[in-house]
Order: sequence, then C-alpha cells, then structure tokens
Amino acid sequence: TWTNDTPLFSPTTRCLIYNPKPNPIQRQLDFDYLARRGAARGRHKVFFGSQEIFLDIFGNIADATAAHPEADVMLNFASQRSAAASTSEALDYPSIRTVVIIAEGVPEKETRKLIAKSKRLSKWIIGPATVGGIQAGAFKIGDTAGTVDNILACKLYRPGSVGFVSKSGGLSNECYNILSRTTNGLFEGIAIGGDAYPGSNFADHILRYQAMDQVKLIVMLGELGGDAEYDVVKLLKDGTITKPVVAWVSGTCATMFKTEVQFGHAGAKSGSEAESAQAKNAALAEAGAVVPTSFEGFEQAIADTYAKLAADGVVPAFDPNEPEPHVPPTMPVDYETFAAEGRVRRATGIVSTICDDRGEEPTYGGVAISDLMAAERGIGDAISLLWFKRDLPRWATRFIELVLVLCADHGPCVSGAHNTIVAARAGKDLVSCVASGLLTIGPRFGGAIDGAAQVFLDAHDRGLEPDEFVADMKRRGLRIPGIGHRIKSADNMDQRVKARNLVLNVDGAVANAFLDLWASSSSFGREEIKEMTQIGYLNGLFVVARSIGLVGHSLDQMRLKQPLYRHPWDDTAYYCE
Ligand code: Q5B
Repeated sequence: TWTNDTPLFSPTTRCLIYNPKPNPIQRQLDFDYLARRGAARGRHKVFFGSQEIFLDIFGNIADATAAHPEADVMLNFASQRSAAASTSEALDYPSIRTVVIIAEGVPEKETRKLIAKSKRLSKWIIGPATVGGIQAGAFKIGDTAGTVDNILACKLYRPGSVGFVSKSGGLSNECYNILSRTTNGLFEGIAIGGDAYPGSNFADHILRYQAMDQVKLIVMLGELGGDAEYDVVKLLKDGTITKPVVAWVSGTCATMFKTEVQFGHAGAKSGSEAESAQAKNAALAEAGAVVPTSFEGFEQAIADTYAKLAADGVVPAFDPNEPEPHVPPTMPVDYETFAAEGRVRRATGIVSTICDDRGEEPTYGGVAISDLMAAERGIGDAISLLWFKRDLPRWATRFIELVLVLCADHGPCVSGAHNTIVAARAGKDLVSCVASGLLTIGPRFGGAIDGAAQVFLDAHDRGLEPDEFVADMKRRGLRIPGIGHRIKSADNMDQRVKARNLVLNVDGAVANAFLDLWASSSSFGREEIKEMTQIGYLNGLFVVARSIGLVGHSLDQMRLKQPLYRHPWDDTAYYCE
C-alpha cells in the first residue's frame, strides 16, 4: 500500500505502456531526455535525444510486471472496448499503483467498477479520456504538456511548487503556460479526464497536494456539470485543505444558451443550477478559494497568491525577467518536422519512374488501376505500362500475352520445373520451390532470349547474310543463343516455333518476333531497342511466364504429397578414384 503524502511519480518512476503507440512514447522519451532522466533498454526502437535506444516489449501485463516489478505506473492505450478489462487486470498486480486510461467512451458502468476496485486496493486511476499527468522534471505520461517546444516554454523539465488539477488536457497545457509566467512552476499536474465518472477526482488529487511537502500552492480548473468541485468546497470548509487554492470553473457562458448545452467533455453539461459554473465558482470562493471573476483574471489571481506565499517565505520569489537557472539539454529536431517546414533537404535514396502509390490509388505508368479495370485491360497492358513505360497498342499487348501463354510451361522435365519439383519434394514452401526453378533460367535454359536478340540485331545491323552470321559465330567459338533444343529439331518440330528453315527454339522465336515488333512500332528508338536487349526485358518475359508453370508444378507436388526425391544410383555414373 502507498500513502497519499508521496507524489504519484518521481524521477525514477518506471512505466509500463499497454498497447504502445509510437508517437506518445517518443514524446514521453523526449521529456525524459529534457529532464535528464535515464533510459531503458529493449526491442522497441525510440530516440533518446539524438541516439536510438530500445525499450522492452512483452506479450502481456503479467510478463511485463514480472520483468519490471519496479514499474508502478501503467499507461493504458487500450481502446474503449478493452480499456476496462486491461485496467482491472493491471490493478490486480501488486507492483502497479497507478493506471492512466487514455481511451474515450469507456462505459460509465465499467469505470465505476474500476473506481470501486482502485479505492479498495488503495490504488490510483487517472482518466478515462485523459491526456494523463506530469511531474515536472521527473515523469510525464503520454501526450500531456504537448510538444517539446511547449515543455521547454513552460519549463516543465524542472520542478516548481504548484500542484495543478483539471479535467481538460488542452486547458492543462494552457495553465502550465500561465504557471510558468506567474510562479516558480509546476510540481505536479493531473488532467482527470472529461468523463462524468473520472477514476480519480479533483478532491483526490488536491488531498494529495495538501499532504505533499513539495506543493505549496494548489491550482484547480473545474468545469460545469457534475458536483465534483463541491467535494473540494467541503474540504476547504472543514479545514482539511489549508494550502492556498486558486480555482476557476469554466463554462459560465452556458447561461447564454436557452437550452441545456453539452460541451466537449462527456461530463460537461449543466443540468441543475448547482451544476452551473457560476454556482460552483461562488461556492469555492465562499469556502476560501481564490476565485477570479472570469478566466481572464485567473493568471493574475495565481500571480497574486504566489506573490503572497513568496512574501511569507513559503516559496522563492518569482521574477519572470530573471534568467532561468536550469538549462535543459538541446533537443534534436525530428527530420520529418524540418522536412515538412522545408528547412532541410536530403538526396533521395532511390528513384522510381514506373509507378506511384502515394495518392488515393496506385498508378501503373501514370494510369490508375481502376481505369485499367474499367477498360478490361489485361496483363499485357500492365507489362506495357510498368516495363515499357508506355501504353502500347492492343496488338502489341496481345502479343506480350501470347508470349506469356506460350512460355508458361514445357513439362516437368525441363530444368526449371525439375528443380521446383525436387524442392517441393524436399518440403520447401511455395516461394522457395518457385525461386529454385526460376534460378535455373539462364543462357542455356529459357534465358537465351536477350542474348538471341542481341546477336540477331547485331548481325542485322552489320548487314550479315544468315550463313555469314552462322559462320561468324562458329569462327568465334560461340553458340548462337535462340537456336537448338535438347529434344526439338527440324524433324521433331517445336509447335511453338513452327520454323523449318532455321532451328529456332522458343527463346529465339520470341527474341526475333520482338525485334520485329520494336522495329515496326514507331514507339521505340534505335538506342532504346539496343538497351532493351541488354538489360533483361525479354528474359523477364520468360521469368513471368514460367513462374506460372513453376507455381503449378509446386502445387502439384504438394497436392500429391510426393516424398523426398533422391536421384537413383543407377542413373549416376560414378568415377571415383
Ligand atoms: N549446336 C539448347 O543443345 C542447347 C547450337 C549449336 C551453334 C547453337 C543448345 C544451345 C543455345 C542456347 C539456347 C534455349 C543446349 C533453349 C529453352 C526453353 C525450353 C527448354 C525445353 C522450354 C541444346 C549438337 C551440335 C553441336 C553443337 C551444335 C547446338 N546448338 N551450334 N549454335 N545454338 N543453344 N537455349 O541439343 O558440331 O556436333 O559439336 O546451347 O538457345 O531452354 O523445352 O527443354 O520451353 O522449357 O544438346 O524450350 O542448342 O545440342 O550440345 O549436343 O550440340 O549442334 O555445337 O555441334 P543439344 P548439343 P557439333 S530453349
């Protein structure tokens, strides 16, 4: 059990974060850096200053609390659906003292059960629907206090003497600003959240502040709706609260509306007269709190009350013009922030010219996918746009599709299919099986298309007759890519090729047909055609096409549950010394 004369947080507070959210965690770490706290180590990558460090991640609260029994705060980012269950679970762990619930819309019935449980266990709940709290210079929860600039401007990186409590997170930030201009600063600030039933209320925190030596001045910002402020009135009246309280209840404008108005927070609606801001302000003033006549007077009221405490020697005198003795470390700026402001430039790491996925819809070569769908365009059009970077005419894209169909498969015995089958029978996954087959594609098998296009184009450009070309290649000791086949010949014609005069294989046929297509189309220049033969466009077509067959072979073997393949001894010639 904990006593209430100690703050909820300290410079060594360790916090578990449930359902971690990268941005608030980073802001919390930025505060730790400014407050010169240490940093933990683990697997979730965050910045600590300009260094990258890692935080521990666990699969459940039990493991997290077991590994970090020193962590007594849990920041709960669970959704409204699971916030209550996870908070209730966290309260069961002896090491957890405080749970902060960020979610809005947690059912009131659930929150009331949590409140009862936390009171029974002498634990604390902050929220739901809260931005959390902060102990200046010690510990900050989630998004409290806003940006690094705001933390610096409000001097929240070092403690002052003011205990602050409000419902609203936005108004907390505003008040931290006011406190930095009028006092020696905040000691602890809590936003209890805007629900009708907050896990802890104004009076709970003000009682803590009364008991804490570090807090000399209490500042409260209430709002219309509910009666929580009257608990503070009672404590002031019965003398439990003796420290000076400066208070304001916002929502005085509600009386200007003819009907009941619901303000931003779930609990912020004035029902009865007693729930109005005017009635609460009057009651607080009557009980002895310093209450200005409007929110505009709040700053002066705080300044005057602090000055009186300083005159009595309770707090150090505050002079806004005196230089700040605490110098926080320089906070590095995120690259994204400067980039968004156009203040930094960086050479891009990669260049891409074929597609764009940044808009609402990805485009292929500038054409939206939905336009391709609407026009019932096919795989030839996708290749035309993504490879050739132009909208080729239908006859050309149809030819691409014809090549894909023609080369999709050539039986289980060819190099690629064989490798795929062996890999599948070794129990490999589909991608590995297909990759195993694809990796056999090369100058002898399937990957001779580019080579064929190069040598035929070169022969054409040099004006060689066919027999001169063949003789030239023979003289150089080179096989002509695109010619010859392990089983097909002029007498056993390859029906995919159908050329009796030249024993073109399928690679050679595709290469030569494409050279004709490029040459006859006005879309391609001479140098571009040459480049296309050199960088893999045509072998790429075989890769795409044969992938279809290789997936088929892989699935076939898996379906047939074929056992591990072992090549037979009697099919192997052993010539061992
Ligand atoms: N000779 C394909 O050889 C193969 C010659 C040649 C000059 C040539 C051979 C070759 C070039 C590479 C090529 C793609 C290795 C093939 C494909 C996809 C596939 C596969 C499938 C599918 C076949 C006998 C005599 C020798 C050789 C001479 C042969 N080719 N001379 N240029 N190109 N071609 N690859 O049949 O005087 O006796 O020494 O390297 O285009 O991969 O279905 O299986 O869809 O999956 O074993 O179609 O042609 O012939 O080596 O016994 O040679 O002809 O010099 O002359 P073979 P070899 P000599 S399509």
